[in-house]
This record gives sequence, structure tokens and C-alpha cells, in this order.
Amino acid sequence: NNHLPKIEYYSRFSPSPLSIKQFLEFGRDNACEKTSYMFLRKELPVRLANTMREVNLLPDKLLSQPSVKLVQKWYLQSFLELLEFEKRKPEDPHALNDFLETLIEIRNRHNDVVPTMAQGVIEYKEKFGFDPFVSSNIQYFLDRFYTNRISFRMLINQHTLLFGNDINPAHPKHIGSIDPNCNVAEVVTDAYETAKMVCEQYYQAAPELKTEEFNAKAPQKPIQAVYVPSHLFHMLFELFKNAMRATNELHEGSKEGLPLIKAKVTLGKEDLSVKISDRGGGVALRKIDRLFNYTYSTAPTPSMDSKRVPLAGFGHGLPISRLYARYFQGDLKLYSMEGVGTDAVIYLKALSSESFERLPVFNKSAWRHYQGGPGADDWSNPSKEPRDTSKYKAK
Ligand code: W6P
Repeated sequence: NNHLPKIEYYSRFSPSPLSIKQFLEFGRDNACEKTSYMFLRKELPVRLANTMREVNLLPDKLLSQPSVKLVQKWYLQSFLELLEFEKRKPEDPHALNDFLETLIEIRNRHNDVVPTMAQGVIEYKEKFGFDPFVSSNIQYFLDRFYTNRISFRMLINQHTLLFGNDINPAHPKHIGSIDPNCNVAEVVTDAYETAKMVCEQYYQAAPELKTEEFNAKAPQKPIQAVYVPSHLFHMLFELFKNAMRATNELHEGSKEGLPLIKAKVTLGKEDLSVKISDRGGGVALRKIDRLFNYTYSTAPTPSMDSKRVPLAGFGHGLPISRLYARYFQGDLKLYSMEGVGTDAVIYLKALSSESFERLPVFNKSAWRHYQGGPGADDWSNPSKEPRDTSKYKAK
């Protein structure tokens, strides 16, 4: 089709990563809608095109699934809508408003990308079974694809929140989606309370929470971050649901009650860390990677509505939470001790000048990943039978 030259053109640019500090400064002092417009009408197509090129490298078996086709259609439509603004000067009396409305439409169009891609993985697995080569490609692809989506929505949200009419009366100090004084322990409590409500619907009870803070940088001061509270909430909510499920599954009906979940928020020179500890019996080391694997953790098949978009309940929560952490140069790790429990740690950058976007780039090196796959194992396998060592014995 005739859009290919445009996709190709925009995909040759690398995305321009922004730091939280830049988002903040732009939104605070010199928030200029025209500047934002000029930046986004190029940057958004660049980010879309980079991802659209990469989708095409997926194995045919996956590309041909109807849900993947549907997602591709959404991306193309949004890309074309953005190109409408290539030739519209910011002085055009309607350009800025039309752009704002287009961004909102695009955001809505892409709301169900995650469950729809999850559906694509299920369709693929049902037809072809588990293939380690394809699974490793899917893992690589979805990590990059979802990171791109997080970034895309971040840019759209900043623009619509800063320049849309609906100012947020609940959070007048927020700059778009960023809270310059985000009290981390408060988000911990929020996410816990929300997870607790969900948990109590499945089980009769939910474990209690005990939160501690340790501010090594400014002792006794509350720990604050310059961060996107909704991202932090998303990660914590996911971790609490997992911790609560493990706790309930292990201790359901025990007369000692449920062991509590501990949260610890710490601040050092470089890292702001949040640890969520449960006593839910832990996970064997061999199985930890699976918790972050899209192919492995995606099980058929929760409820589906008429438009073939699943409602909820796919296992992409944990890997996507880790992407949120990595998006601004942090990370999310699990430290488990089987038989006892699990510590989940979210690492954030303490300084907003160091939390710049970590973005996938479509280039030769990315391309190579799709050719190589997981590679043949170059470590020994344990053998079932012990070797006959008698022949090495000294006679
Ligand atoms: C578990 C498994 C898990 C994943 C993520 C967070 C906490 C926990 N606890 O047993």
C-alpha cells in the first residue's frame, strides 16, 4: 500500500527521549501549546513508525492472527491521522484544537491494545503450541512494543492534560501526569487498599500491611519522588495482588491468620526503592523467569466480550509493571525464597534528571534479534545417568 514510504521515512528517525525533569520544566514555566504541537506532530509519528516497522518482523504465524491484524490497523489509522498535521501551521486557527481532539481519539482507539495482543498470543499458542524460538521473539517484541506504548501515552497525556480545558482540581500541583512531590508511601497505601478490595472478593480475607520508611538522604523526612503516580500505582497494585494471592493460597483457613505484608520505602543518593515482602511460600528460582514471560503466563481463556476483546485477567501484569519501572531507568526485581516468601523490589531513580525515557529504537541491531532467537544452549545439560566413572579409576 501507498503509506509505506511515509512509515519508512518516519521510522528512520530515532525517538527523542525526554527526562522527567524536562517534562516538568516544559510543563511548568514555558508551557507553550505551539511548541508542544510542533514537537509531537513529528515525534508521535516517529515513535509509531518505529514500532510499526518492528511489528512486521514478527513470525508470520503470529502476524496472521486476527487480533494482531486489528492492532496493526489501529496503528496505521493513528499514524495517518497524525500525518494530517504535517502541513498545518500552528498559527492555523483550528490546528491546535483539532490536534488535541485527534490525540484523545488516538488514545481511546489504543485503549485495548494489551488484552488484544494477549489474545493474539493465546490464538497463536492454541494453534501452534509452545515454541522457544517464537516465544523468545514474542518476549523481545512485546517488551519493546509495550514500552513504546507507555511512552506514546505519556506524551499524549502530557499534551492533553497541559493544554486541554479540563484542569484537574484534585491535583492542582501536578504537571500533567507528573507529581513533583509524589509521596511514595501514600501511593503504597492507595495501591494496597485497592488490591485489598479485589482480594477480599476472591478470598474471605486480605493480609494486613505494615509500611516503613528509611530516608538515608534526609533522615526523618518523608520520601518524595518526582514521578508519575499512576505508573507507581500500577506497579504496586500488581505486586500487592500477587503478594496477597500467594499469602491467601498458603494460609487460607489457618487459625493463626494471615502473615502481614511489609512495605519498605527507602531513599539513597541514587535509588529510591520500594520493597514489598510477603510470606506466601515463595517461588522456586527455576520458575521466577516465567512470571515475566508473556507466552508462558498467558493462559486461555477468561471472559470475552462480543467484539473479541477480552475483559480482564491476562498474565501480562507483571512484565508490564517491570516495563513501567524500566521506562524511567528503574527496574523491578523479585527475590524469592521457596518455602518462605517473596520480596518484590521497585527501583526508581532518586533524581528526576536521571530518569529519562528508555525507548526502543528500530535499527539493524533490533532486526538481528528477530533472526537469532534464543540461540542454542552453550552450557552442559545435566545427564540423567551418572557417567560410568569406573573407567577413570586408578587401577
Ligand atoms: C509470590 C509471587 C509474587 C510475584 C510478585 C510479587 C509477589 C509475589 N509473591 O509468591
